[in-house]
Order: sequence, then structure tokens, then C-alpha cells
Amino acid sequence: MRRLKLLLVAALAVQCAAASAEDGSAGWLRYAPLADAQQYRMLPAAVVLLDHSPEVQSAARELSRGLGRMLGHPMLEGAAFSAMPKFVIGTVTEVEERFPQWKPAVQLKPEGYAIATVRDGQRTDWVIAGADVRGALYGAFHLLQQVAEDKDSASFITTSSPADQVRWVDQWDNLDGSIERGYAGRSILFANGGVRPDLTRAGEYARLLASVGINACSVNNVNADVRMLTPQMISQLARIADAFRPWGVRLAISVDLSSPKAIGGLNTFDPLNQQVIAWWNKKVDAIYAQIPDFAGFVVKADSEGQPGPSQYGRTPADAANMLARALKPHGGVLLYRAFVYNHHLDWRNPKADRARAAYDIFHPLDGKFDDNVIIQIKYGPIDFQVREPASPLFAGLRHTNEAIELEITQEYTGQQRQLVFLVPLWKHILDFDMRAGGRYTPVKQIVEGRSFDRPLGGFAGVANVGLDTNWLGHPLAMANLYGFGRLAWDPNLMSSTIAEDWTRLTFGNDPHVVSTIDAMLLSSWHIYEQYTGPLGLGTLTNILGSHYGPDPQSAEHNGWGQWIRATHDGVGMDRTVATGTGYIGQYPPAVAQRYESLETCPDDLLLFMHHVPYTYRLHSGPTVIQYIYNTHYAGAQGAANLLAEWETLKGRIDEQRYEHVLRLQTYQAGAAIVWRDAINDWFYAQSGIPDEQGRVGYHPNRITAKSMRLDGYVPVPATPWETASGGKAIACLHRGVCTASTTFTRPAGSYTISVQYFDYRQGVSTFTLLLNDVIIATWKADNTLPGNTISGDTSTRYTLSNVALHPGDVLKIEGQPNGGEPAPIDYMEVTPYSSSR
Ligand code: GCW
Repeated sequence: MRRLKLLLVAALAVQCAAASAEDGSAGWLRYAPLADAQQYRMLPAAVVLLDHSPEVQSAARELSRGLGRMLGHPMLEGAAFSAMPKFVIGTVTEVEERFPQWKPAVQLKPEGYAIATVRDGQRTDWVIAGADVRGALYGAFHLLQQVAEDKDSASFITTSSPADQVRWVDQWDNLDGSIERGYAGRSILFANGGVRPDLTRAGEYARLLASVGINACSVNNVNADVRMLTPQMISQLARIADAFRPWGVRLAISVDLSSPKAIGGLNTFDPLNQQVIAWWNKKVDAIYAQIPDFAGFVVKADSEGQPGPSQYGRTPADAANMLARALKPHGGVLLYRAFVYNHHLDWRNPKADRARAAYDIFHPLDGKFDDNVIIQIKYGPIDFQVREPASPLFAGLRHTNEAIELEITQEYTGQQRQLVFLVPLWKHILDFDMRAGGRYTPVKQIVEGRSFDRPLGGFAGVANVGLDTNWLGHPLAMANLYGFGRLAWDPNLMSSTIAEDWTRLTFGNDPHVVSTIDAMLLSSWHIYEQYTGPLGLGTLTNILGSHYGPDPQSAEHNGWGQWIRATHDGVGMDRTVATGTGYIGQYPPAVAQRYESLETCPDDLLLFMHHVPYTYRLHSGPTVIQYIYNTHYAGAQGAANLLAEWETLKGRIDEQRYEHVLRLQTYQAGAAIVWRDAINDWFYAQSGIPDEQGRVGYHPNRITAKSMRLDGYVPVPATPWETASGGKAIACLHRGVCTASTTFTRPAGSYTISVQYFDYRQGVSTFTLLLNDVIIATWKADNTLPGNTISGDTSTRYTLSNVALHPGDVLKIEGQPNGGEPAPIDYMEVTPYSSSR
């Protein structure tokens, strides 16, 4: 007995150790052993399948794997266990045959599921019945997640059907293995011009996707490579489809409309040309011959240099219908992106407006698209900014299927180096009532097909997971992928429910952990908006390059049309009907009226809709300029708070993920200060109006690097200027080691020392901080930030707290360049310790 106990304890210890080695690869499907497995003792310990489809087999295997690990006992699988209480998994029809007395409590929609108990004599069986095989798989995942979250078993008995049929993720993977706007390593699907030989990660990805009900994945960049449709590639793509299939994830691809010409030997790709039509028909037949469950195509055309029907004077409907007709006999669909605009707009023309483009182009075509065409519309009229109004096109198409395009990859929202839980942003758009036809028509019901009685519709999310072990880089970014799936299934879910579910699954059920991470997630979008671009200005990042650091000027005076029209007197795009671009007139009347009038336009979109003086007073009280200043201070403080909240989790979660997120939140807290100062300095320079609270441009604790005693270091300009103090930093350009020193003159006490430096993507400089020639800190500039210049993309903060300083002390920073990174420094900030906490 004693030995048995010992063995059990040893086994438990091994299990705990395994559970604490958390590299994020399992995502939210960790199946960590439960503290109180006893509460689920009524669950059967055997699984019987009524169906041998790949999806139902996956469901059974997943159930065994998950329950086995969480409850700590093996699950028995197979018909031999029929006499035991068991899980019975199959389609509704199959379950009804087995248990003639049973039927689902409500009629399920395709891919829905029912979970129920059935009494069979003395025995209680648990039924997981899908409307189809995919539904059965989703049911199994649902049950597993309930258990992992420690939910009351009474709530397991349920039925659920997806709101939306189209629940796709898109990957913007290139054939060389790079990923456009991907921030977590190289492609899990492609390398060296073809499909990767090893598709293990592709299968694991499909499992994660299936667990939140995603039913298709478009695998390549929408700036599509024409090689996607060569015969060799089609057979390789079939291997990806095979890896996805057990999880009910269908393969889709993006195609280049010029393919018939580029690789098909034709001299045209005119969508109305008979040879072109025949080429596509044949190509689609060839795809289905190898991939019978192929989901369809995604098309980006006439956009950002992609070829399109306009070249032949044809419309998007001509192009879309041609492809849709080729797909139709096989059951495929065509997602045609509404992201079509001219990126050579004349910025001098006050009537020019990129935001108008999608509606101007697609609204006149409403009703001209075939039934298996879906127009894929980005949530806002510009491009995945931190805040935009809902695209007016959602209400502009009433006889056409629609899908909303969301961006899970954080292109304009911190690129997975910063925490931004996007579900509240998406919810804000999904819940927005367009008042089409004067009635309740929220975006979520429009894309679902409900508002205008459309047969098809849904969600496309640009995910861009990569080979990084934890899929998305920032461990907390996985909440976005998870949340996307949950919303596509049920857009009525609350952000807080999604945050809590994800946190429990990912970090366990400790109430402090759950409430802390939930609060961090739920506050993060607003914090990011505060320290980047508030009031509907857009993110205010460098739109011409990385889309990462601050650079408001990059939006102006070019053809890309992301203008904010900041002048000496005022700021904002006038999109009114009365005096502006007329964009507001694209909304149904009730919404248009609200945006048109300054009286009713919400503050958070004010500068998207109107051009106003800096002194214009917001509904919330402050002037526009003062609000910009205040909100950037609040945002930077918010980012510091995220770090402090995370620090309370030490010892309550595994070290590995704790340390990883700690590093990222420390970085974000510094990046938020860079943003705060850059945007505030820039607006101060534009407006000439000082901050009422005297903070902007006044940093009494800062010693700029160029004002220090320099040995080897030389001043160099920052681009844009507002990303370093007075537009200049110092760099060690000509020596192996350079130093910058300053003599401390303030009262003796305890201080926090921060060093603001630049960490290029290339090179790993070493910095050493010395106090009276004694080393007190050393660190390496080894982050992989997007840039190799002195800018807001690379500006980074190192902080050392609680340092005792006395007047006359000499503080010295030693920088050792490496690999083309010249150990650049912006400033040192020395803040009394108590007030810096
Ligand atoms: O947001 C922009 C990105 C491009 C992208 C484009 C699009 C794939 O910066 O990289 O191209 O949108 O959505 O097509």
C-alpha cells in the first residue's frame, strides 16, 4: 500500500513537472490535470464511435487524450466497451438509430452539435451528436473545454449551432516561407518555393482551429503567387488538405486573376473571354480531382498592384462570377475582397478619400454576384486601424453575401510584441447597428445573412501563425485566435466571457490568475489606442514601412490616403456630406446623421469624420489637443499597469510563460513611453499649443545622451525626429566601445535609472551601466524589432530600480556595437524611486 502511494505520488510529480514545462505549443488545448477530478466521476471512461469518418475519429481520440490527462485515468476506446457507461459519438442520424428514444432538444444547423445523456437500463451514456461529422468533432471539443474550465457538469448538456457558415482563417504565407505581416516565425506550410515536407505543425494548427469551430483555412498570401495553380503545386497542396482533413478544416487558396496569362499560356485574363473561362474551369476541376473537399478561392484584385478585371474594363462581379461558376459544381465558394482602392490618390484634393472606395466600387454591383460569391469586407473602410468606424459597405450590399475580414495578426496593433486583445474591437464593430432600412441591423447579423436573408456569410480572420513554438509570438496573443473562432461561431458572446474562457484554458483556474489576466486582456485595446492614435486618427504608425512605431507624418502628403490632415490650426479628415468628402453619406440615414453632426458624432471617431481646430472641445470636456496629450499619458500609465498586474502572477503560473510575458510587458511599458512622447511632441510642434499640465516637452528627470560627456559616441539624427529627444540620439560609429557619462547633482536618495536606447533588428550591442566605475547593470540589445535605424520602431527602455545615488556620483553608460548596430542611446532618466513605483 505504501509503495502504491509512493508510486502515485511519483506519477503525480512527473505529471506536474510536465504540466509546468509550458512552451505554449498546446495553445488553449493543454488538458492540464484538474485539481478536483472527482467532481467529474460521473463521466464515462469509455468512448464508442458510431462513425469512422476522420472527423469523428479525431473527436474520439481527442476525448480520450483530453479526459485521460485532465481526469488522470485512461479512457477505453472501441465497440468492446459497449456494455459500460460510455461516450457515444456520431452524427444525429447515427445516434438516433442507436437510441431510438433520443432526439436533439432543438433542431441543429449544419455543423451544430448536441450533448446529452441517455439512460439505457442501469447505465447512463453520454451522447455527442453532430448535425454532421464536423459537428460531432466540435461537440467533443466543447465538452473538453467545459471540463478544463472546471464548469459544473450539469451545464455540459447543451445544443449549439454556428451563427455563421463561413468561419475561415487566412494565412498570408509566401511560397518562400516568409509571411506577409507575420510576427511569429516562418511559415508552417511553405518553404523554398513549395509545400514543406513536414506538415506536422499544419495538422496541429488545424486541431487548434477545429477546437473553436474554424472550418477552412486559406493558406497563402492574398498577394498571390501565380505558381499556386501549377499542376505540381496542386498535388503539394493536396498534402496540406490531407493534414487539415482529420480536423474538418477545408483547404482554400488565394489566386491571382492573371494566372491564365501568367502561367496558362493565354494572352489575356479577361474574365469574359471564353478561353479564360475554360482555363479556370479546367483548373478548378483539376483541383477537385485531388482535393475533393476544397473550400474555394480568395481573391485580391485591382488593389495595391494586384492585377484585376479593371484592366479589361470589367467589374469585380464579372471576375468573381467567372470563378464562382467554376467552383459551383463542386460546392466551392469564392471570397472576393472589397479591399479595392487606388493608392495613388491626389492628397491635395480635399474630396479624394480612400475610405469611400469599397462602397463606391461594390455598392453599384449589389445583386450582380452569384450565390456562391461572398464579398469579404475589412471591418473598417481603411485598413485594420486601432479604431475605425464599421465599413459602410456592410449596409451597402443587401442582395450579396458578405463576410467580415478581421485581422488576428497584430499588424497595426503592436505586432505581438505588445498586448492588444482584439475581441473588444471586433465586438464593437460586430454589434454596431447600421440601421439599414431604418431597422436593427447590426454588422454581426448582416454577415450572418440574417438581416437581408442571404444564404451564406461569415468571418475571415487573417491569422498568420508561424513556426514559433507558441504560434503567435506573444503568449497572450493566442487569445485573439481563440476569440476569433468563438465569435465566428457566436458573435453574441461577450468579450469578458471569451477572455475568461481562454484564460482558464490557457493558464488554469486559479481565481487570481483568471481575474488578473482577464483584466489585462480587456483593458489592453483601449490602452493601446490611448498611447497610439486616439479620436479616430488611426494608429498613427509608420504606414510606409513597418506599420509599427510612431510616425504620424508618414500618413500625410502621399497617395495612400491614410491622411489625418494635421495643420497648424486643426486636425482630422472632413468626411461630411456638407463640406467634406461625402463619405458619411454612404451610411444609412440614421447613422449618417449621427456622424455628420458635431453635436452627435462620438468623440472616439471625431477626427475620422471631421476636421476641427485643436481647441475644439470634446463632449468629454477637454479640447482636442489636451485630450491627445492626456490620453497619451494615460495610455503609457496603462501599459505600466499591465506590467505591474502581470508581476502579481509570479509563482502562480509556470516560470516559462511568466518570464516570457514579463519580458514583453516590460518592453511594452517602455514602448508606450516612446509613443507617448513622440505623438505628443509631434502634435505640440504642429499646434504650438502647450500641455495645460506642463508635461509635454518637459522631462526634468531626463539627461539627453547628446548632453552627456561623450567618449567615442557622436550625435546622429533620428527619423522621424520625434522618436528621440530633440530629434537626436548618439551612436558609437567609429570605435569598439564608446561611453557617455554624467555627474549626478540631485539630493542623495534611492532612484530608478532608465536608459532609452535603440535595439536594431541586426546586431546585438552590449550596454553596461556603471556607477563610479563599478558595474551596476549590463544588458544586450538582442530584440528583433522591425528596423535598423534610430526610430520609434527600435527605441527600447532598460530600467534598474532602487539605486542609491549621491551628489557627485558619476553615471556612465558604455556601449559596445555589434553586427552593424552602433549601440545607440537616446537618454538616461533618473527618477526618485518612491515616485517611480
Ligand atoms: O494591411 C495591408 C497590409 C498588406 C496587405 C493588405 C491587404 C496582403 O499592409 O500587407 O497585403 O493590407 O489586406 O491586402
